[in-house]
Amino acid sequence: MILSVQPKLWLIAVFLFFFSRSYAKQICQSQLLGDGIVRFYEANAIIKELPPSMSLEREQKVLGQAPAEWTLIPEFSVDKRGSHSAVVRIEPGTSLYGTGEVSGRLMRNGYVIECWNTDAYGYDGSTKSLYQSHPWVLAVRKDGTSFGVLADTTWRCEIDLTENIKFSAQGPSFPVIVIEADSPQNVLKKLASLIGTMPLPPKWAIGYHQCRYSYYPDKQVLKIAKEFRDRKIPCDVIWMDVDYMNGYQVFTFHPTHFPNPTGLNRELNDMGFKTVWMIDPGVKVKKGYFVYDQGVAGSYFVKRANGREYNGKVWPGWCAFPDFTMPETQNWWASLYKQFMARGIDGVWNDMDEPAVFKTPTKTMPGDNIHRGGDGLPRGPHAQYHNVYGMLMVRATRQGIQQANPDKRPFVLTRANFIGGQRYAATWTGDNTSDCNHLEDSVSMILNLGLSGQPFCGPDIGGFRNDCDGKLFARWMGVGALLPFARGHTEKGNINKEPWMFGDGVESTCRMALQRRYRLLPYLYTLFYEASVTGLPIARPVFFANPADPKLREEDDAFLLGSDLLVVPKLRPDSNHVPNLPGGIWRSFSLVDEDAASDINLPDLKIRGGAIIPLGPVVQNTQSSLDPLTLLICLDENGCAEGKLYEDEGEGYDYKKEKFLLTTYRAKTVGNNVIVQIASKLGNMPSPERNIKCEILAEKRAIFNKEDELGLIVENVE
Ligand code: NBV
Repeated sequence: MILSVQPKLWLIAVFLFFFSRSYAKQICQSQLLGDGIVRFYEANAIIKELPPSMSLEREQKVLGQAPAEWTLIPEFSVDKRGSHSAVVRIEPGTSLYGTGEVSGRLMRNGYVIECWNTDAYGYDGSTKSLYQSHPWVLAVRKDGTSFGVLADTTWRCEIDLTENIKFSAQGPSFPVIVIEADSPQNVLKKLASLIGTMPLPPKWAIGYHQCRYSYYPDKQVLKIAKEFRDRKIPCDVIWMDVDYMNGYQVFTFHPTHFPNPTGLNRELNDMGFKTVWMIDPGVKVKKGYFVYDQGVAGSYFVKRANGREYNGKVWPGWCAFPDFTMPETQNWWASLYKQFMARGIDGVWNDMDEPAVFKTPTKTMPGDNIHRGGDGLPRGPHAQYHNVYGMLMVRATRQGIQQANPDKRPFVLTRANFIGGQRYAATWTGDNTSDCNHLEDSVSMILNLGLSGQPFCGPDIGGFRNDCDGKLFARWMGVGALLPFARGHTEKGNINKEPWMFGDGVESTCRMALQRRYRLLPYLYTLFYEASVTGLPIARPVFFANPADPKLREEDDAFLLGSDLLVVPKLRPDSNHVPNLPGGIWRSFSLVDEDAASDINLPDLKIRGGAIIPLGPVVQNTQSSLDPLTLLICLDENGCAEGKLYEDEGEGYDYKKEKFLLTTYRAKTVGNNVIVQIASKLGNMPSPERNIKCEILAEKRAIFNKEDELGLIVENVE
């Protein structure tokens, strides 16, 4: 009896399996958007009635339907409560990454994440929602081929990676974009073709930034700046947190603490510093306060469901919140920056833009508040626009800075954002805690943000919450100085966390850590340029060196900067985990006579065999010239190497009119000589007059100046 039933059940199961798969294929609608890029919709979705995509840079041209051989097809469903889901099945051995700003490990298999921008003060590895939403998963198959899945919805969305890739979202049915490629790098490039890239930032933004909540009064700010210069610790930017405002009212200055912001900025500029000042979204409800009055007069604020202005409590007390879905509000908010920037401000920090609201269990405004939209964006409830509130705010901020200073590249830092938001702002990982776990998370969080389209990111170096000791601080500076966005910051009430506050030993480690960053600037700036063109991350997981190597998949105790520099930080010197590193030639080197092998704080640096990394001298800020230029050359097994250097004015837009230089250097061994040449040169910025040094890492390290004849022929390197 049993024997006769079982085969039938099997048959039915097999039939159902294939039927459901082919049914799934038939039931969804598909649009081919590019080579290896397909957008899927539920069968009965009325495509033209869906809201426009907020993640894509522009609406895409539809080239047809999914190709017949396409296998990655989402299975759509709706549950009893009306929540829509889409599942993309994965094969065993597939590793998952991305999912945006998430704490915990680099590899995301087994995690459940909720995309819902949240003021996540005190977060840890188990917190499901942080400040940003990236409903995006990057998958790497066993053989190193890769695909990515984007749930193109702004609504609250769960990403369940416990078995497969499952997105479940509130709101209407949502499109799912699937990207296929031969490598994770190529998936990310295709993602960038949809969501855009980070615009090239001003060069100063790549230097070290010093912040605290808050430096005041102005004299204290100047004192901090002077300490950096006196102690010869490189630094480019000083930050003004919320206390510079008058009663926390945005676009105002405290009358006694910051009576003359223009003068302060001028003095800081004279010392070679740029400044970044905070602006929050909450506008104090106060008749006679110009920002509130203008907002009321223009009807720019978010409304409650009953049509009246919504007010919620933040730093200034009761506040109204700009409705950034409205084009009128965008333009108004942008216009406020004209006078603000005219005080010599260089960059803007948008905080609390989830938006965070105090004294409510949801930590934000009610989901049924009304956003009025416009210019293609439909009117909708806050629940629909919550996750893009921060992104829309930084879009307006960027527009405002750009209009105020049309010849400069804007710099905006934001706490909340959405996938695609790298088009407007850099980011940091919010209110982390001063402990070993958060130090470790700094690396994995930055890697996953990079794998989600945001290359310009970093943690609060030293940790925001709580005090720390010098040991932790030094280690954090060691690694933080090598992440794309490098800023020290700490919370009000904590001990001071400037590099010199923990004694001479820590100060000298911090100096070396930052000197290393500044020596690497030519390489870093080249990576920023590359990221702005291709969308590739700046900090990359080690598996990028060989996506088919299973040992590298989970490794997040080491990372790559670009493809040529391997960073092995001392995240937990007490642990005996030896990171899995990519195979092939990788040679250690020092930049400032440090001995990283025995130093417990400074990461080991290794250059890839076959690479040339351009280095600068130790400088105090990014405004210094690149003289001498050092080419650090690591020969491969054939005695060859190659590398690139991107240079431009570091500011402004002339680089878009060819005023840049992208030089490819090549080295090859001929007999006992290494010949270094320029393989190609793009752009027409005049070549700077400067000295060139070549350091060759083969079995032994050799340093040659251009003039040297000792086995090195440097031909036309400028
Ligand atoms: O503006 C004050 C802080 C800021 O320093 C921090 O970086 C943000 O994440 N801000 C949050 C508001 C209050 C934090 C307790």
